[in-house]
Amino acid sequence: MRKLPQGLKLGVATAAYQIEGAWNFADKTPNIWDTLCHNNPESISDGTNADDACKSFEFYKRDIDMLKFVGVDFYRFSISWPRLLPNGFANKISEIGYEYYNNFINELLANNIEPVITMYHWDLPQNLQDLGGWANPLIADWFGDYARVLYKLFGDRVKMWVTINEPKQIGLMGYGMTRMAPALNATGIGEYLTAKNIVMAHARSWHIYNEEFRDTQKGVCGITIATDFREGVTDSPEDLEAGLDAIEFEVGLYSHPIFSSKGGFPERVIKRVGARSAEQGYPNSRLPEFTPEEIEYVKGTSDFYGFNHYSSKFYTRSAYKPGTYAIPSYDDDIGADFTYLDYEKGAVPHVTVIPHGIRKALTWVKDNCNNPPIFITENGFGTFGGLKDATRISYYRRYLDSILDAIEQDGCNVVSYTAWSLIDNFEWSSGLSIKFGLFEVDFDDENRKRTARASALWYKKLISTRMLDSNDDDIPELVEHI
Ligand code: GBH
Repeated sequence: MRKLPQGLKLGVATAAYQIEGAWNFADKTPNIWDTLCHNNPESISDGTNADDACKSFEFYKRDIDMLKFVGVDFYRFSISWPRLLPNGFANKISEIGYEYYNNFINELLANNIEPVITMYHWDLPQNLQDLGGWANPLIADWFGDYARVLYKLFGDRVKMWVTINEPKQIGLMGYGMTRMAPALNATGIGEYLTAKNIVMAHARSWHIYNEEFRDTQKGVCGITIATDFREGVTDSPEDLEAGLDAIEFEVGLYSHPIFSSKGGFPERVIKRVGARSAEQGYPNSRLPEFTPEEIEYVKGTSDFYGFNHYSSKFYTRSAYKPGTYAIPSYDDDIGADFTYLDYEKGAVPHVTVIPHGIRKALTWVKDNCNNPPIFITENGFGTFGGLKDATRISYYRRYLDSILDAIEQDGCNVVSYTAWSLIDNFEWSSGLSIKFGLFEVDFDDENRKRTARASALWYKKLISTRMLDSNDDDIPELVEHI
């Protein structure tokens, strides 16, 4: 048994598109995922979409019942940009969108659950995508205007703002590849253009909070970065280098401009992309530059480090053959191959169980990002279903154990922990096939029946006792009703 640090806040997370449904209710306009799922259903492994998802827009009070049952300190959820601003621009606020989120926030507070709002978790209004979306630098202004609306409408009650969730997934998967919306496949270009624009948009929204709202609203505002860990396969100098490069491409590309003392993109990424671009005959690096003014504008613009973590990968350069990946591309720019070594695979190939990786990732953030307060905004495990989810409980136990090592032995300043996810939901390009929920959702039932998994009961106990029990055989008995 290990005691959780006093004051460590525990919560769960979801995101609007993944749970709400009601994709075209009233004046809501399509986002980039509505478009991708409708026009290219073959992009989603089971051909599903999130038109209805968990129907949380309709059944949100039941989600609140589940949050109460588990006893969370906070709930991290996101706002659908086109539900609140149907034009994408801040000239028109949807009455229905406003009421939905307003009621939701009030209901959370009435039940003593702190709202933690993600402003952007992949709901880009399609009409802004038609203007280039995250590839258009003007998005910094559009996003800033949207953020200002949120602070104005809800900032009297919401004290924790996550601006943008996972820049890498937005930019690499969506613009540099076809894996995620908007599936542009501008490989070797789109991921870097968007990296800069996302960082600028984040900084803009932080400055607006800082200058116009902080004094009266007294909350915090920061970005969430996917911080899966990367290191060399072996201790050979070559592999070590490959690992150091890989973590800078994975995380530093987004964290360095915001959290480092120097600002701008990380040296290793500038060097590698610059050299590859020159070899490839580009007149300039495919990685855009920040001007000295932009570097100053962005530096220090996050009150905390929002940390999402699922797994780790191990890199090696010796076996890398150019041509393994598209040229140019992000992976080719890293110029190394990865393996998961012999760790236990989860149901979902991307969640290999490597508990000590989260400790290494936390200490990397401490050492490379000026020891910020760290809000763990996501951590979780996917399965193909089942209520007795012993593998998920084991994942949570072992990762939390490693987080406690990072806090107690490495001095990482971890403020909160968030389990992904409250309920099964639309898992992006995996559709409904992969389940991350503490609660099962029956997607064949028109009322979307929710049932507590063993992991929900386990997490409930963790929250009430604040003790981490390390016995993997101890699986809670299921209950019929919450
Ligand atoms: C998050 O993204 C999303 O924010 C959330 O919406 C989503 O539902 C949730 O995760 C579950 O997938 O082998 O080390 O490379 C996840 C982004 C990126 C996390 C790839 C796992 C692979 C781990 N994922 N990553 S690693």
